[in-house]
Amino acid sequence: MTSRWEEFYATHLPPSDFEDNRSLLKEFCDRHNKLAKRIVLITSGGTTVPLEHNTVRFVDNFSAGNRGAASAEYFLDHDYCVIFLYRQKSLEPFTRHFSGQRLLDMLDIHSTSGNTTISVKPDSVDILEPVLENYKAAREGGKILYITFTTLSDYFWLLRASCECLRVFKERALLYLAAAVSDFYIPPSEIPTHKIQSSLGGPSIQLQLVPKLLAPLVDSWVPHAFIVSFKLETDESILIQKGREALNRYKHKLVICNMLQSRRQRVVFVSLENSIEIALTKEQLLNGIEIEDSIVENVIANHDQFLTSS
Ligand code: 9Z3
Repeated sequence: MTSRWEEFYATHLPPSDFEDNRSLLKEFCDRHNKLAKRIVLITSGGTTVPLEHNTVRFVDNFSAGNRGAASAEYFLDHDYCVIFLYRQKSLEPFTRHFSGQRLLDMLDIHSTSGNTTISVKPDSVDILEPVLENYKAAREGGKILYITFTTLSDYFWLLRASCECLRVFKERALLYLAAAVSDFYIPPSEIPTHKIQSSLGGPSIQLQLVPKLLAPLVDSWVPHAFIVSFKLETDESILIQKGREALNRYKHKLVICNMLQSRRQRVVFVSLENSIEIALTKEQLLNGIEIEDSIVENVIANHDQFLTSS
């Protein structure tokens, strides 16, 4: 009998640039595996579920992509190489520090006798310089690979392809699943080809449950890897219980639970052994300390232990 996740792949085509991405993933993984490096796959941003094949409208999952993008920078600091699988146009490592008008506000333009030069304003150099240095080291050293998805189906295809390439790393691979993945979708056979016409009245839309990929991921795609998932809730009273349920069901290593409202200052690590809270004080937040710094440090400590014990 085919499982629900197999049926999902059988009824959804891969994204058009799938083979190119698969080659990039394979080259990246083989190169770093030869160097005996540790690797992290970070998923980041929300998936979309189209309501029309020629998509004008879609259902989206909330995620700005800051958790994934910030974490990527901290993993690079700890000498992991990084596959950054993220929602197109969500926040990216390094450039996230200069979103909106921020970068342009840091620049000056000078024109003298027909020559135009652009420079960084003196008081912005200290802000730009460390980020630029880290960015260049990561890019020029080939330590980060950026792969984008938009729809839930793109995400499914690219996550499985990433896992297939990560397999060679065995226990040295870490999966950090921070993307906000839709729990609901519409089967392709029930999606209209063209834009839904309002003249026909309000449409009634029947969503179905998305198969959970954690099951095949843990059991067969990367059974040796250290797998960390995130659990997002808005009701504090069920947060830890939901995290523990996920851990018991999928038997991976760690669930990091967070509330939508307080995700920047508090998370709870739920493992088989215990639950440990990580929280920032108001003062730390005001001083620009990011919780991802501590999250990544603690995840790596868990990965260290796992590597030692296996
Ligand atoms: C998270 O819980 C992430 O921490 C956030 C990060 C999406 C809250 P931002 O991108 O926020 O920095 O704005 N991600 C996982 C969300 C999710 O869909 N989890 C599934 C669930 O809760 C399980 S895989 O059921």
